[in-house]
Amino acid sequence: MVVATSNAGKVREIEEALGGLGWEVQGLSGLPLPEETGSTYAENAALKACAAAMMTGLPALADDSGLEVDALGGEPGVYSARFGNRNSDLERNLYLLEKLRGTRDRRAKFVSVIVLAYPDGDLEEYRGEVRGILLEGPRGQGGFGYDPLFVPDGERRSMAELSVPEKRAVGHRGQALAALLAAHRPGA
Ligand code: ITT
Repeated sequence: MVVATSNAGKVREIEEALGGLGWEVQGLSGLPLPEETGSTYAENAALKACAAAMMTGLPALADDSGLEVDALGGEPGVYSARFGNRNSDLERNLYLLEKLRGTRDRRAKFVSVIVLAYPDGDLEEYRGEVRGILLEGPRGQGGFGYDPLFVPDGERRSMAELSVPEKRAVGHRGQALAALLAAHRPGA
């Protein structure tokens, strides 16, 4: 199976979840991904997965995900990777902190939609989400994206302070991948 992402953090998490189960997971290694022109996570995940399945002739998995902040009416959502037109995770985190300065409502959620596309055109879709609270400054070195600012409900550590298996157990992508695995369990 090909993983259609240019995000090394996602590759790490997807390999960790699927690698031990007899699935051979490969990155896209340089093949171009289409522009994300959809207005939903599902549309963008399908665009990426279908393009990769067509280019490689292999089943292809893509994740489209984002952070939805209550006090910002759900922004940045589908546009999380381009928030404020900032070009790095660090700059986007600083931009988010600036937008939330003085805001007492720190609630937010992460959403992940995973699409598995087959070369014959078949599509499967899985979704996961996790609610939590945004910190006033970054904490932790792990994960990627907005992880240093996000503490999942029921946890005291930020998502960047969790190991990859711990993040999978509580996180949005882990839940979408668990649904995919459940659907592919022998006898399912
Ligand atoms: P690909 O499209 O190549 O997969 P991307 O990083 O552009 O990589 P998205 O378009 O799905 O991925 O953008 C999602 C953005 O949302 C991502 O860049 C992060 O900023 C944020 N995000 C998604 N999942 C996250 C996670 O698990 N932890 C922290 N931030 C996350």
